[in-house]
Amino acid sequence: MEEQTGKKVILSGIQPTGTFTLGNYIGAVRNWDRMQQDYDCAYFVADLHSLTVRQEPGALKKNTLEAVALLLACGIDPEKSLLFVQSHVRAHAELGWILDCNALFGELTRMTQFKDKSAQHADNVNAGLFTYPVLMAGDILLYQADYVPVGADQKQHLEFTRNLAERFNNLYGEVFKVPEPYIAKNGARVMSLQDPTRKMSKSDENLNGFVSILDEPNVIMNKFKRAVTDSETEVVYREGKDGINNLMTIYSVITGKSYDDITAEFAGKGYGDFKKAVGEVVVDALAPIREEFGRLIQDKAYLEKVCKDGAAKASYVAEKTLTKVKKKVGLYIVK
Ligand code: AQP
Repeated sequence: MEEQTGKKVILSGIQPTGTFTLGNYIGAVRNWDRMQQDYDCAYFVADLHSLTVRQEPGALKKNTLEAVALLLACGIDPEKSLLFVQSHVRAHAELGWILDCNALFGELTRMTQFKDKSAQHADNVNAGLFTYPVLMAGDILLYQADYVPVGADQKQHLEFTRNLAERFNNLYGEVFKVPEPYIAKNGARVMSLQDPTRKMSKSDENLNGFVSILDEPNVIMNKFKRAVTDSETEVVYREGKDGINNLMTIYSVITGKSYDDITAEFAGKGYGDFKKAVGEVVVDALAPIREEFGRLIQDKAYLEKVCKDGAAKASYVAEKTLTKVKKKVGLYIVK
């Protein structure tokens, strides 16, 4: 990728585990659109990753095509960026296996996400959940990414990727670029509207906890109206005011206003007015996406073409790396 444009390569993925939330949008996809100007970007729908948690097959299939449509509706341009579904590029699974054989059991057992997720899904602690960071390392290394946008929850996995890439390069000779974390300027962590100590998640069972980017305006307004706050009245960003802090973060990211400006704007007004204002800016920000998604999802032929073209372009890049890897480890290649 970089070879053609000289730009640095950024890679990011999103799981098709449901409609994206306002958290996915503010914390990730909104920035992905902006990064297309300055970087060569590779964005993928991480369907193989989502299999680590039991999925209903029909829903997974539907969510995957919807995720492609959502990414397009959020401004990802398949002419500028690689946009593909992970399972359509076989190199991910293949490199995953080769890297599995170079990842250590001990280092994988230290991954906090594995510990958390295996506690959450105690009835299905599968091997994929354990080796998830290895598949993720392969996703990144296949495209020789310079940067990977990471939230706090993924820092440990990126560190693991860097270690694995260095170990592989030392053992077999330079193949992989060692990626750096990318901290987005406008990135923010959005918390659940019902429990602002937990992050907003698309698989939250409490539907009032998250705003889906396709929610109708009245649904969005109601969710903000019900958002958990505190017993005070002042709109101010302060420790201990998790609910208000979260609403201020959302309002600030969308409007570009500072926390001080927001406090001044709502001085003397109650939380009710503030929640209404947050709801309104969210409705306005999401309206064009919902409209564009509505149009795109009707056009299955176009979405399938985007997937096919994306898979072909991504496979071309990924296969180059995979072939080098295969040669390095001594797999016998016939042309
Ligand atoms: N609440 C959030 N605030 C900011 N960023 C967030 N992201 C997710 N939730 C928030 C970012 O979105 C990208 C894609 O995430 P993902 O779908 O691959 O997985 P996730 O982080 O596990 O997201 P969810 O919504 O919580 O999914 P489920 O419920 O399926 O586990 C990532 O860049 C992530 O940081």
